[in-house]
Amino acid sequence: MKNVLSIAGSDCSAGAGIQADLKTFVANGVYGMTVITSLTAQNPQKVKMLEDVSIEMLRNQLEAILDVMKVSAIKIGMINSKENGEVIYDELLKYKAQNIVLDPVMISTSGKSLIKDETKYFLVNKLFKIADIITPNLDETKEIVKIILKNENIENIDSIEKMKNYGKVIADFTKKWVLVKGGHLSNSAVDILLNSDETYILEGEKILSNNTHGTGCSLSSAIASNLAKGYSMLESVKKAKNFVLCSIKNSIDFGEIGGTVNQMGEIYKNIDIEKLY
Ligand code: PXL
Repeated sequence: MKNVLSIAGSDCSAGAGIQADLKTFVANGVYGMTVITSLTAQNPQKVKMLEDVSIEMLRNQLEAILDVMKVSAIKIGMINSKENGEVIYDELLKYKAQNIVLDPVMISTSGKSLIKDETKYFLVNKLFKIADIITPNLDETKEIVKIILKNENIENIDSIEKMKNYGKVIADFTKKWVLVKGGHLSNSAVDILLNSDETYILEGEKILSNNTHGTGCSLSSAIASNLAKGYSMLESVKKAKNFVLCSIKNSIDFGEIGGTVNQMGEIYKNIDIEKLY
């Protein structure tokens, strides 16, 4: 079994963040480990509080794992403070980490900022350079392009053409893979996977669901799991998209407050847990 690490924030209601990552690792048959960057006190409606772990704690978590474990892929999620971003950058360079999937998390599903402005610049100018793939949604793509082009007046992304153009700006700057996630485009669930030379338009089934909390975290963790197993980038992304689709189709509804994806849903359908143990 391959070892995969998530470096991300904790969502105590377990819909997103590191809890979603760990469930994704379990559902994809890899051994998952977790380094926590920040604690959030939240439920599907609201982030009540956010607290970053200290740089010492972050460094020690990373070294505890990377000193002794072989890690085949790493997913990076929420990083609020620039100082924590710097520790991650130093440590991943030091250990020559491979197969890095970076989800540039900026705003929680419920609308709270999960990243300081100065950290956005650090992500784009430093951390992106050590990642193999970056997976921004449409709003994050726009923010990143603003920083790269040093231009505040970037138009919203409202078409597949713009997704491609903005994605190309990021790919040309980072020289890495970029997956622009189109889930928030009104009438399609098309994602664009591209690097400086290749572009793939990945069509997706659009599911109308209120229970999509955790889709971004699950997608990036599933890509990391697939890279760890040796799939190519294109295969890793396609399989991860299919996994997220299954997780939305089997989602958990908490009623009025919305709901969350269920990473284990497809597995539960095929296995009778009661007969197992
Ligand atoms: O989905 C992005 C995300 C990542 N990490 C944490 C979150 C969220 C969204 O709410 O809470 C901790």
